[in-house]
Order: sequence, then structure tokens, then C-alpha cells
Amino acid sequence: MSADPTITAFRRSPDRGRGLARDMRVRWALEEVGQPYDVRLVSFFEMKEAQDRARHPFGQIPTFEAGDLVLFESGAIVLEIARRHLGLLPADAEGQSRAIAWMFAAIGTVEAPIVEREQAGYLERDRPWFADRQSLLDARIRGRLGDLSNWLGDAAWLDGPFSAGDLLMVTVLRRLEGTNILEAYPNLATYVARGEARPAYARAFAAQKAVFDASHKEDSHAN
Ligand code: GTB
Repeated sequence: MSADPTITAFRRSPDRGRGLARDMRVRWALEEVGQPYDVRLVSFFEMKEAQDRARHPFGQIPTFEAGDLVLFESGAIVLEIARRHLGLLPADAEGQSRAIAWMFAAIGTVEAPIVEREQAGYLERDRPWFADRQSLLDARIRGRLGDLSNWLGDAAWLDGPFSAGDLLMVTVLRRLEGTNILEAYPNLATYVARGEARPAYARAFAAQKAVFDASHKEDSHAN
């Protein structure tokens, strides 16, 4: 058996290879630190089975297994990778704490309203109050992006050199793909493009895309 960590990812990702599911951030972190990894692809059905729930209490992807450690929650997994390897956290203790604060900010402060908007689009579109709620959620997102944009200004990254905080923030902002929301914040759009231009990002993107391409090919053969 390989000594490399194993992560889980969708066997057939609903994002159709756009790298928007949360295994992408884990793949990217592993690529940034040069850690090879194995992937266990799971179906929506398998994720809810007891064997997978033993890894993930909520029956989701991604998970991360390394030796005896089994972890869920993409932020915790990226932090674990950052703690095990050089390259994703600054060397000084205070810089590390600030980078970790940005990891929490990405997931707790910025991703939360973006996910809520996305889910409202899937689940509440036929409700009479949908349009009103959507504009409230848009306003909440724009508020966060305005503040983030002001903080970033002309800097390349959120706090000094690229860190796990940037990695998570870029993946969170990418979830606005398909909306025009990010366009109003040119420095944030450039920030996302800067993240996507990193060679490690490109390798991670290609790896998850290859899974979609293979499943798509299988589906076309089956039809
Ligand atoms: N807080 C957890 C984490 O950060 O790890 C959230 C994990 C999570 O939501 N996982 C999703 C999942 O397993 C996949 S990433 N969903 C299946 C389920 O809950 O049954 C979310 C996601 C899904 C699809 C797209 N897409 O199609 O664009 C984007 C993001």
C-alpha cells in the first residue's frame, strides 16, 4: 500500500470538471508542497454508506487519510497539510496565526454567504420570496467582497507571501464563477487569476478535470 495520503473526491463531479468542488483546494495544497497523493473516488451513494461515514460524519467529500489520521473539512485538511510541510504558512509564529485567520475568514466569513446564495439557487428558486432573498444574499456577498478588496488593495496576496489563507480565499472566490459579481472588484478578479496561474494550481486543476473527462467518456460509451 502507498504511504502517500489518500483524499476523497466525487466520482462524477456536478461541477463538470470546473474544479469548484472542495477536493480542489486539498489537491492544490498537496501540489503546492510537492506531496504526492492517492484519490478514492466516491459516488453520492457511497458517500452516505457506513464505510464512508466513518471517515466523514456528514457523508461528504473531501476527506484526507495519512497513516492513522483521518480528517474531514477542507479547511482542517489544508491546515494539516500546511503544518506537515513547508510552503503554505509563514515561518514566524505571528505570521502563521494571521495566515490561519485568513483561512477562517475565507471559509467562515466569505464562503458562507456565497454557498448560501448557490444553494438558494438550487433549492428555493420556485419560492415566491426567491428574488428578494437572492438580492439580500447578493448584497451580503458584495459587502464582504468590498471589504476584502479594500484590504487587498494593490498587494499580491492577503498578508505577505502566498499562504494557505490565499489558497482557500482563491478557491472560495472561484465559486462566484458563472455570476457577474466578482467583475465589480478588479483587484479580486486579478487576485483569483494570480492564484490560478500558479503551477501547483494548474496541476491540481488538471488532475480533477481528468476525473471528469474519464467519467464523461464512460457515460458516453454507456449511452
Ligand atoms: N464544510 C465542508 C468542507 O469544507 O469540507 C463542506 C464539504 C462539502 O460541502 N462537500 C460537498 C459534498 O460532499 C462537495 S463540495 N456534497 C455532497 C453531499 O453533501 O451530499 C461542494 C460543491 C459541490 C458541487 C459544486 N459544483 O457543482 O459546482 C461545487 C461545490
